[in-house]
Amino acid sequence: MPMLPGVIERYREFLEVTDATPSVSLGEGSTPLVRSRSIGDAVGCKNLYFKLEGCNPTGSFKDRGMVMAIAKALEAGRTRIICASTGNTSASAAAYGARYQLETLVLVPAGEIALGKLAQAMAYGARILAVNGSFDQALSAVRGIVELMDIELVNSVNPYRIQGQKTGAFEIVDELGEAPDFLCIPVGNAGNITAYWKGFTEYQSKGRAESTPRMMGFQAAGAAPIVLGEPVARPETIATAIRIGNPASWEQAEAARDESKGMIDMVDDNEIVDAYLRLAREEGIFCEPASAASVAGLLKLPELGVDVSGKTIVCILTGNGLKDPGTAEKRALVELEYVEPDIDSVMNLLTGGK
Ligand code: AN7
Repeated sequence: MPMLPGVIERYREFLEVTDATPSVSLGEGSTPLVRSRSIGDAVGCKNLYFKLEGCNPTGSFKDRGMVMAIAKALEAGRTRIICASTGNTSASAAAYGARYQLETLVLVPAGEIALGKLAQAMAYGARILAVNGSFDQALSAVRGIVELMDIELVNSVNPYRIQGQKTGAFEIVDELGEAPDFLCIPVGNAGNITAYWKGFTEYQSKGRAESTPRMMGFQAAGAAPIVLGEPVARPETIATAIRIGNPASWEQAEAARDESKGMIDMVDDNEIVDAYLRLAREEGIFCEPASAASVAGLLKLPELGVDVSGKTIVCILTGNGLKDPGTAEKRALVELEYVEPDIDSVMNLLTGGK
């Protein structure tokens, strides 16, 4: 076992685990909550923190939920798992599948998942079906397949995924000593916003927090079914993780929004890339584009008429920037400067030949 407890051990009393549930962990959870250096001041809130979910074992928040789904699958005697994914769920399933020797089958939209995520699924040895279609179509196929085969579905429609992911909310309250005023979070299939809301409300009802945050969810403008109020047949955004047109937890996300007096809005690709580069260059935090949607949304709150002054805000940075090296390479607009490997040449370059 890792030195720090994983989320099941850390939050056992809040999860549906029994003595019959196998002990499962890759050291997920307990991720850093890092105070903002500059973006918080720029938006004018009191405190801004980033929760670095990219520090999880496979580089995204999915591990919090996957560990629970896997523990319960093992408890039920399953030997196979399956998911559809825009990339991170497949990487996480493949890792836990490898560790616990479950046959792992992942369906991904062909050509539309970030390189790092595909590399992970390959390295962990999952069987990868690249479907000629969207994530939504892949998920719908998977939901049909689990009716026909003895195989565990580990997408977030599996309630144990949501249970595991709610531990992110517990960690925030445990670390801040109270709930933040706002939680900004990207929304794709809408499992995570559902899970965080569940975590905050459970902590409040158990007396661990006095209040709950307003849930501020952000979709990508080209993939914003909840904002538009109807499914998007051909979702399009640079943030491939949230290129989802018909979220499985749509209603739960709306409930989280309404019960918390929050909002679900959208940010376009330029706003996402701006936030992505500001996080890297002003905060030293490299997250993936989908994660930056939370910060792009935060930056937009004043223009959406939300007063952030005096507020404590947490942005969930759901995945690691290394997942998607292609976007950094294309959008950071840094030219390599080629040079001969000697002092004179390097000095010449640095001093402009003077
Ligand atoms: C980095 O991996 O749906 O709203 O199949 O990878 O809970 O779906 C990923 C989603 C945000 C959206 N940030 O979370 C998948 C998948 C990152 C993500 C989301 C995803 P949900």
